[in-house]
Amino acid sequence: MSDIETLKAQSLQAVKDAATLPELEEVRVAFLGKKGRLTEIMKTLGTMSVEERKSFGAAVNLAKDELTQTIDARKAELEGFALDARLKQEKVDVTLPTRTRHEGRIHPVTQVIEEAVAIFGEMGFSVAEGPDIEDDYHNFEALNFPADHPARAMHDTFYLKGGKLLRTHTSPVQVRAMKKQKPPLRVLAPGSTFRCDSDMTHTPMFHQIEGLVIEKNIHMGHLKGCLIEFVKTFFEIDDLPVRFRASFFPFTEPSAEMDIGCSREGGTLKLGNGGDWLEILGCGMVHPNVLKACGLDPEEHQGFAFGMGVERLAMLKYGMPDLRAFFDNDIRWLTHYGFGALDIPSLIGGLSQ
Ligand code: 2NM
Repeated sequence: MSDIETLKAQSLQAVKDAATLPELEEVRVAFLGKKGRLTEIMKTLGTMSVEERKSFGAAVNLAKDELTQTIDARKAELEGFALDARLKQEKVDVTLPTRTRHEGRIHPVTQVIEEAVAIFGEMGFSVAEGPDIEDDYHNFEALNFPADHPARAMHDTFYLKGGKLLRTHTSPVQVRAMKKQKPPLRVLAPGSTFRCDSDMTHTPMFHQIEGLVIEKNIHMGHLKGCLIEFVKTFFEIDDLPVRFRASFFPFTEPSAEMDIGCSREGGTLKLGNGGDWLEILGCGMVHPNVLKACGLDPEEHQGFAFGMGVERLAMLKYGMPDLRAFFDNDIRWLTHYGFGALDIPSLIGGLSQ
């Protein structure tokens, strides 16, 4: 009986003395393992009387339980010490300056989209997205493209097996927004678009930013105010001249194209008051057929919409001469024309302060 008390005292002292987790594990194995001292002592039961066996067995089990609990408590304590030590060693000095040398650059397409989001965001627009793979209904039908109208051919559509297609503009995003949300609506739809067209000035994948406003009593004056504000803020030219020319799109009536002022002296293009004009975007009042297709009553709600090419905006603002270079992934081009991770567009202090 006193054997077991001695053994228990020894085991508890060994746990106290264990200074690390591996040492503690050694103690556990030495006393409770298959060949541990408390396990072995059970094997002497056979030599005892029934009475002795009962009380001895109970005492050993009690000792085992107490030891197990003590080991668990010590383990938690040692784990706590280990974590404290690690945290002390791995501490970060948050007052150190950030690194200014970033290897990666933000692509001009991304930067221009973020700039437009900042400008239109300030005017109350929210960004919406949709699938690259669309169906005929959302890309054409709901947008008032008649079944075999040349406008469809004009879009140089990539058709997939099974009749689906790659969206030729981001207007299907607007169709989904009109169907899903209740007016008033201010939706900005930036994203990739696809047309089977490839030459000096066209890539088969390009990017568009479309805007849509649906409200009661919205008219062409709102459209003009909104877009004039956009181009002046985007190009950062306060006295940028603008003009609207009548045009045609199946999904708007009336439709217009917007030009901004520029000069082309000596073969170099310069934006601003230079007596010449440059086409910048298409726009118009949403066609009643489109409103109807999207579940809106044209007698109750009107809307304006616009669309522009992101690469074109980037080339004009940042002076890139060659569209094709946008998608070559040439590290020299990306380093030269790309933006830093911290050049986050915001209207606070000017767009590109
Ligand atoms: C443009 C020009 C004019 C346009 C129309 C719509 C919708 F879905 F509301 F009908 N979204 N975008 C639109 C209008 C796009 O791109 C040159």
